[in-house]
Amino acid sequence: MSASTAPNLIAAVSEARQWDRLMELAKLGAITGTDGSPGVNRACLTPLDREARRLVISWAEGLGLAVSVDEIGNLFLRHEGTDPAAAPVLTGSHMDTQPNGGRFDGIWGVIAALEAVQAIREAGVQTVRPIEVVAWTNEEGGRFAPGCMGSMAYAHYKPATAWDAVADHEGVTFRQALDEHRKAEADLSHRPLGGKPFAYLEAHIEQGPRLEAEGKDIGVVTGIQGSRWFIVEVRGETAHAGTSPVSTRRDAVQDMVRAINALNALMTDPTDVLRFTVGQIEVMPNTSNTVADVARFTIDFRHPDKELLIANGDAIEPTIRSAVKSCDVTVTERFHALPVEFDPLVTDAVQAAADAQGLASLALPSGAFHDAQFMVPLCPTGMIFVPCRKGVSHNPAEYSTPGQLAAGARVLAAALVDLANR
Ligand code: HGY
Ligand code: MN
Ligand code: MN
Repeated sequence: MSASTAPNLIAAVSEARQWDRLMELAKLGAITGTDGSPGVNRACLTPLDREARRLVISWAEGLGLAVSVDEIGNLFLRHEGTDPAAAPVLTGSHMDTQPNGGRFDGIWGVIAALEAVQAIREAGVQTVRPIEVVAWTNEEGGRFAPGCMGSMAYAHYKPATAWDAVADHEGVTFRQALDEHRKAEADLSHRPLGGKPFAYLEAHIEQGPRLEAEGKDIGVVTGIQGSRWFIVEVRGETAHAGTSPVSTRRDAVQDMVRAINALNALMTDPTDVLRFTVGQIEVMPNTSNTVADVARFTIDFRHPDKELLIANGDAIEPTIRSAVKSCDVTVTERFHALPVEFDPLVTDAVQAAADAQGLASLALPSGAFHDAQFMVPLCPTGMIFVPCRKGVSHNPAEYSTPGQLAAGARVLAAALVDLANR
């Protein structure tokens, strides 16, 4: 039986149950946006993160799913198949949010996966392969840069200890936060890092405007553009703002501005495909009447074309060095994710499920990076998008309707059963 034609499966996906769980989770780290929108600030490896995980674990245990965690804190909720030895189908996303985040980015993919598995069990639909719901550690990279640490470690793209020394704004290192987190979750069964899934399918809000603008219900995601993150430190010398001659200053802020202006020129793209963002700036000593001796800024550079991503990304450091006048500079790359294409085995399953349910779909690439990016070398991988209002995300105004999210969960359920019976 092709799952997409299993009406009882589709009917078993509950719009209300999924929405209620999302609203329950949105209370954990609730914030209010400047426009009054309800958002969420729930950083990874915090007590709030653990409270949200315990809530999801309670729902999963209520379903009879087996709960486990690995050494970097990735959380797995396993639905057994008729062949427990078969490679599982993995599905999920992340539970951490941006500091000024929304109620759906990441967390919907985890709750949609839980909803899909609950519908599969309630509809009595058999799957040969086990299905594992996963919540990846630190996808956002907001507290500890870069993002996707959990999926990178799972895929052995980087060792799980690669980011031990990375510190947050309070000076807490990733290793300290992870050790505290693992102690708090010591009651959960442990599993070795990594695995060999049969396929990986992630549901996520689009975080862009296309599905809404084109009146589509489902995005059949074709791939993810490349992303490169850098941290730049400009070091000069503090001086008195009233007495030190400008001609002899080693002003870190002025050199940072020169560097960013030169990078803007390098990254100019009249076709508006290239994405270049300086999102975080720190200045020391950060007083109005002292010339700054340290300026730190982040670079988030993205492009769908591998050659251009490499060429322009490699030009960042020389461009900065030729732009600064009197300060020393260090440029460190923190994240390097090449563009990926998703596998037709998964994208076709998503397309078939959307078609069978009479949903309007659109094939499109992802501008945002996702944990799926690091699963591509491991197994056939794909994603499902649902529309979000005006494409707004990383903002409390982020919104998808209960109906849009339920349609996504129904396509996910059907595609998961399709894949788990391959
Ligand atoms: O930054 C990103 O693309 C993702 O939303 N964390
Ligand atoms: Mn996300
Ligand atoms: Mn995000």
